[in-house]
Amino acid sequence: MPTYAVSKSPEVQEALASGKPVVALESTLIAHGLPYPENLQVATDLESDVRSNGAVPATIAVINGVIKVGLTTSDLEMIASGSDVAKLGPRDLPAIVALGKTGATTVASTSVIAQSVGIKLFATGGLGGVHRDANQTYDESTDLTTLGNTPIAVVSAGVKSILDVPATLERLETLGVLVLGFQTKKFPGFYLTDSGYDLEWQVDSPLAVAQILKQHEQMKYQTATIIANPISEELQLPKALHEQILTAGLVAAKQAGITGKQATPFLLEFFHRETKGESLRVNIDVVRSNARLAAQIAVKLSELK
Ligand code: PSU
Ligand code: MN
Repeated sequence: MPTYAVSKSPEVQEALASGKPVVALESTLIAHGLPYPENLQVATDLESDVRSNGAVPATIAVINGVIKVGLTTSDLEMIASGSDVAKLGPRDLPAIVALGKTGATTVASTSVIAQSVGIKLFATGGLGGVHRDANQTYDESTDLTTLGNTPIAVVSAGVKSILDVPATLERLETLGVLVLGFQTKKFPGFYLTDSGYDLEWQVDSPLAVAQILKQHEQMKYQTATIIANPISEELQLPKALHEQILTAGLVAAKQAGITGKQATPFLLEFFHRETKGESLRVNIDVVRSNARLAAQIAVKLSELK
């Protein structure tokens, strides 16, 4: 049970009380990962993707100091268009609530809030992880440590390709986070189908994932499970273009002195601008596909109970 006040929308409240499948959605990718007004459309589309696959969507954010699970249209509008929307990790929640301000939740804080109200599935785009220069900057996303102590299943297209992917996979192993490739043994690369790194587990159906999640729950593990769902090869960003923009983006970030929590939004925006919207299209395909799969898994999991 949550140890802090969370306001659930009536629909989410009813779904959770009656054991219906629910999928959590985060708001940082809307507020800080995608440009306005496309982001508002994506936020709405993600919710309909979850619904059309049989589950109830629960988008999470903090609105004027209230932690909300299930947003109204005007909440979504505020998150998508607001310039004063903070990017909130779990450590920021006491401050934003006590100060009565508005912010978007990352993978880490969305996981914490969703888990506290009993939501089992969460869909995002790409997880945060170890940054490429982490041996000097210590920049490692709190997504990782949070996934190491929060029992929730997260569907993502791997971790963002701007990161140090092999280091992130090592950290996930250390933290005890199970990573399942969905219909693949290759760890996805967010904008790319394949990051070039292998996985140990391939799972081929939503039912098989649900069976693993049920087992995980029975073992009372307090860790997350990642379902790594790659974008199809036809839809990925062309590899050479990806390589070229990534190299340029990392240089640009360094020159602009971008560090810490600005790093990920800066690089995503750099990609969207320099690929003339192509990476935006891929990012949207990725999150929508993850929302659909998360809903399908949530349906199977609720049938198993
Ligand atoms: N997935 C996307 N776009 C995003 C994110 C995920 O497609 O913007 C966000 C998530 O909220 C994730 C955050 O938690 O990026 C990671 O930020 P950082 O690297 O600063 O921890
Ligand atoms: Mn960071």
